[in-house]
Amino acid sequence: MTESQPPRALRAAVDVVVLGAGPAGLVLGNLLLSAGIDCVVLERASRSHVLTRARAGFLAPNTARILERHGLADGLLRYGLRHGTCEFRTQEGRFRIDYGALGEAGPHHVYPQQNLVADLLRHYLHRGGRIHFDTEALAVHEADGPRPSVTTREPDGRPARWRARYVAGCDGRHGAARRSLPPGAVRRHHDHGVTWLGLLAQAPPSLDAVGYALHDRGFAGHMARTPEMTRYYLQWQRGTPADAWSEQRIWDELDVRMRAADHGPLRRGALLERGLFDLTCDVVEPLRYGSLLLAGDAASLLAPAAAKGANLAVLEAEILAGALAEALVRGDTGGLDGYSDRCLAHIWRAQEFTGWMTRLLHAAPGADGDGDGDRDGGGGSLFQAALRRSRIASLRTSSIHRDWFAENYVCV
Ligand code: RFL
Repeated sequence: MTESQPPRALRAAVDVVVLGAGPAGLVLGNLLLSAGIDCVVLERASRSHVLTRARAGFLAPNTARILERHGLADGLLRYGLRHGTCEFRTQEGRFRIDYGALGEAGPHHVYPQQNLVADLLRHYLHRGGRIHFDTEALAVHEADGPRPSVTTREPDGRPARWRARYVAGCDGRHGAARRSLPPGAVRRHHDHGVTWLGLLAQAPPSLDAVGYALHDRGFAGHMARTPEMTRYYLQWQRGTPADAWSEQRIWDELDVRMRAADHGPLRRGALLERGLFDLTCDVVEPLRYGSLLLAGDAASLLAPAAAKGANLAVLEAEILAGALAEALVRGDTGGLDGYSDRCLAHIWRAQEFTGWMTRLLHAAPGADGDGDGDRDGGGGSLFQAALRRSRIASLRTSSIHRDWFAENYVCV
C-alpha cells in the first residue's frame, strides 16, 4: 500500500470472505448462501479465465452425491460421461480393472472442471451471490482475532480492505491464505521427482478406459474429457521446455509408450494445450488458524496421478460450510474446532493412495542406488523397475488387490 494510493473505504463487513472461485470456493459460496450466510467471493483472475481453465475431469461418486445433495449437479448429471474402467499397458501385455463395478462406490463422472466451475458460478449468482473478479487478495490480517480482514488489489489497481467474521482460503497453492499463515504453520512437502507434460488434444478418446502405460521410456497416460477432447500425459525430462517437441514427435512418442502397434492406433488431433506439472504434493497442518480456514489446493496439493484434488476440494467445502453454518447460525463452534482433523484424515488417505499410484506408474529417475549402474533416462533404475513389475503383477492377479485399488481409486 503506498501513500499516494490510500486504502479505499473499508468494504462492508460480511460473515465470510471466500478467497478464490475454483471448485472449493464456489461450492462453499453456494452452500453458505443456502444456509442464509452472507458471503463474498474474491477472485484474482478474470471471469473468462475462470470459465475456460481446463484442469480436472474425473469426479468421484461421492463428489457427485455432494453436488446433487445441494442442487449443484445438473450439468454433471446431464452432460458428464461415466467411466469405470482402467487399462494398464505394460511390456507383458494389457489388462483392465473394472473399478466402477468393484466395491460399493461406483464409476467416476467425467466432466471438465471448467464446466463444473461454470455451473457452480451460475448457481451462485442465481442464489444472489456476490463475486468480484480481477480482485487479488494480498494478505489475510488478524486471523487470530474475531474480526479478520483481507487486503486486496482491486480491478483498478487500488488497494482495499475487506472485513469478515471468517476468511475461507480457497485460493490454491500460491494464494494469499497460504502466504498469511503464522510462522508456526507446518507445510509437509514431498517431490515425487517426476514431471509430466500434460496435453489437451482435440481428438476423441482412443480407448473406453483410463489408459496407464508403463514403458521403459517413461509413463504415458490417456484420460477422456468429452467425446471430442482427450487428455494425454507424457513423463517428461524435468527442465525441458513444454514446446521442445513438435506435435508429430509427441504423437509418435505417445504411440510408442501406449504400444499402439499392439493395441490399436491413437486418435490424433491438434494439441490445444501443453503444460508441465512437477508431481509434487504437500499438506498444510492444521487447516484452521483462528478465523482463517483453508480448503482445496490451499489446504493440500496432490499429484494428479490419481485424480483426487478437485474431489477433495468439494468434500472439504461441504464440511467447512456445515461448520461455518453451525458457528454463525447457532453459535456452536464445535464443527470449526474439528474441521482440520476431519479433513486431514481424508487428505492423508488421498495422499497415501496418490503416492502409491505415482510409484506404480513411474520409477523416479535416480530414485535409488542399487549399484547395478544400469539406469535408463525415463524409467529409473532396474531395482525400481522390478518392483513396479511386481506391483503390476499383483494388481493383475490378486482380486483382493484389485478390490483395494477400486475402493481407493474413487474414494475421497
Ligand atoms: P483452484 O481450482 O486452483 O482455484 C483457486 C482459485 O483461487 C484463485 N486465486 C486467487 N484469488 C484471489 N486472490 C488470490 N491471491 C488468489 N490466488 C489464486 C485462482 O485464480 C483460482 O480461481 O483450487 P480449488 O478450488 O482448491 O480446486 C482444486 C482443483 O482445481 C485441483 O485440485 C484439481 O484441478 C486437481 N486435478 C484433478 N482433480 C481431480 O479431482 N480429478 C482430476 O481428474 C484432476 N485432474 C488436476 C487434474 C489438476 C491438474 N493440474 C492443474 C496439475 C489434471 C491436471 C492437469
